[in-house]
Amino acid sequence: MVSTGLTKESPIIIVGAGVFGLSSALHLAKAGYKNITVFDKQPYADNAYSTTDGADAASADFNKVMRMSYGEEIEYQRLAFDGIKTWDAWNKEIQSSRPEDLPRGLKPSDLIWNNCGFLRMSIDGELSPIERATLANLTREGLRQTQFIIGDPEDEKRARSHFRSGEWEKKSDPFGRRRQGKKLVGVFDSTAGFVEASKACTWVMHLCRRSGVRFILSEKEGQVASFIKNKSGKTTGVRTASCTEYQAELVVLAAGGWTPSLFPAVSSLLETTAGSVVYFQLPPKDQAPDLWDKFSPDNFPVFAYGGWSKGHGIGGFPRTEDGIVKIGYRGTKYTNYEDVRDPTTGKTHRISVPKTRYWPQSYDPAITKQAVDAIKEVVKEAMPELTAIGITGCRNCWYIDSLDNGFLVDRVPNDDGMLICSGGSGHGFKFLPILGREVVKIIEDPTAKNTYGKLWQWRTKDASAKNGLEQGETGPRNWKRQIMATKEDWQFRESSKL
Ligand SMILES: Cc1cc2nc3c(=O)[nH]c(=O)nc-3n(C[C@H](O)[C@H](O)[C@H](O)COP(=O)(O)OP(=O)(O)OC[C@H]3O[C@@H](n4cnc5c(N)ncnc54)[C@H](O)[C@@H]3O)c2cc1C
Ligand SMILES: *[C@@H]1O[C@H](CO)[C@@H](O)[C@H](O)[C@H]1NC(C)=O
Ligand SMILES: *[C@@H]1O[C@H](CO)[C@@H](O)[C@H](O)[C@H]1NC(C)=O
Ligand SMILES: CC(=O)N[C@H]1CO[C@H](CO)[C@@H](O)[C@@H]1O
Repeated sequence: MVSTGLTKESPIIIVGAGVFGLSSALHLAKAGYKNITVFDKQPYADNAYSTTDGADAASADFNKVMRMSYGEEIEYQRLAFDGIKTWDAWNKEIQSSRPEDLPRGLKPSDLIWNNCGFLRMSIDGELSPIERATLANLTREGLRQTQFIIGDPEDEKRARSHFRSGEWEKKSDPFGRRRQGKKLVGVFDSTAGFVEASKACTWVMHLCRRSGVRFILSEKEGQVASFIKNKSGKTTGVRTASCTEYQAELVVLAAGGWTPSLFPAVSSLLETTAGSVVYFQLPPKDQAPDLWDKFSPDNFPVFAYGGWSKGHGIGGFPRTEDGIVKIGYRGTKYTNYEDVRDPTTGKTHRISVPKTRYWPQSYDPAITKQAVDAIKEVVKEAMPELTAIGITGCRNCWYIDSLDNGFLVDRVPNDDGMLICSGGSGHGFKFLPILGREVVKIIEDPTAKNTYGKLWQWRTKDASAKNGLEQGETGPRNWKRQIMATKEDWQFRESSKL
């Protein structure tokens, strides 16, 4: 094993208290590291990661998809299966806690991981190659029985004995396609469901604190403005927005969509892009009991309409406990180019950066007309009961995508004082309990690349994997060239004219 010079007493700074920072902090503390400080510009101790109260990180959200199926990417499949044991244990621990022992924002009845199932529908009438690869690799691991191909006589038979009475009919066909004589093709994944994102982050911050991790959370003292380097170019600490300096033997940069703004050198590997999300607020429960019942996670699955990447790239969730149905569009992820001054070198770079409802200034968010139109088309066809409500809110949720959609967890070349821990690429949340386990291994043994160390190592653009990062500002995904949807576009004309 190569010496990293780190001891369990070494001061370690983590920038960012989203999934990547929290999971790293939790596992470093578990591994015995005693001097860990997490910085975030968000006052999460006060707002409990609430998106209606200032939180705008990708990790702050009502819900995220939890799935173990991963096409040919068996490494992620295995990691997700390892993580699920901890999600189950966390649910139990929260449920057996006394309310006063839980952090603000959590109560014993909260189920942060909900195994409601995931319906992946194909709209072109055939199972996609990714779906087939998923089934093959799950079969290889002895897990085929967790998947149910809709319409397959054997699987349908198995489903009827696996699910509660009536549940299979509702969950496998939530849009009533069979009743309407429409074709229904897809796979129901019984291992999957959703996690309650903001609540899960709140819980893990609580676990971190219990293990001795220190948090500095505020716009001034918690916001890292630049990095301190020694003459050999090694990162030796951070400087905050209030100009305080903190020394560290290792700085872990886990700033999600803000990672390239803080460290522009990474922008050849990572790009910040916007995903589009809309909300439908159901009327109060006593006025619309049928809708609350229909969209309840007991009766309604997480769904991908036409798969996540094909077709419309539209997916949605059962309602939240407050009656919000969230639907997302990832057919196109948008870039937002700005001049960014590297806070450490002073050089200016043209890179894509987040623009949220709260950042850099607060504004009334708008998403593209392309996204709204695609979502409305699916809602009209599949969930007409929502058309009378209309879209009630929207959000741009900022991804940080890598060249190949894999994560990036590695030391910066020629600077072993800085480790980048980012590149969630739209699928990192589910690994909250387990990601840090691998981060610790990568930190402790930087050269002996194990499975995940190799998968997530610093990489360069080559001819194959580019993931749209080569398009740059002149590309078709540039946000500034899109038509933005107005609040009028949020309505469904047909129904409002009734
Ligand atoms: C629309 C959308 C849908 C997604 N859906 C899913 C899904 O269904 N399933 C799934 O598993 N994953 C999903 N993901 C991916 C998942 O949300 C991310 O992989 C994960 O949340 C990223 O965590 P992070 O810690 O890297 O970044 P973030 O959550 O963005 O956290 C970064 C943190 O850094 C802080 N920060 C930024 N700048 C500074 C600074 N200068 N100083 C201090 N702190 C700073 C921010 O305040 C923030 O708290 C989705 C992502 C998006 C955008
Ligand atoms: C952690 O490290 C910092 C920076 O070296 C140091 O000032 C502080 O005293 C250390 N804290 C503990 C508890 O060891
Ligand atoms: C910078 O820090 C590294 C590691 O602590 C050390 O090896 C190197 O000598 C330092 N360089 C200078 C110029 O202080
Ligand atoms: C059928 C099968 O084995 N599919 C894939 C499983 O995952 C590996 C990667 O680890 C692929 O190479 C296989 O093609």
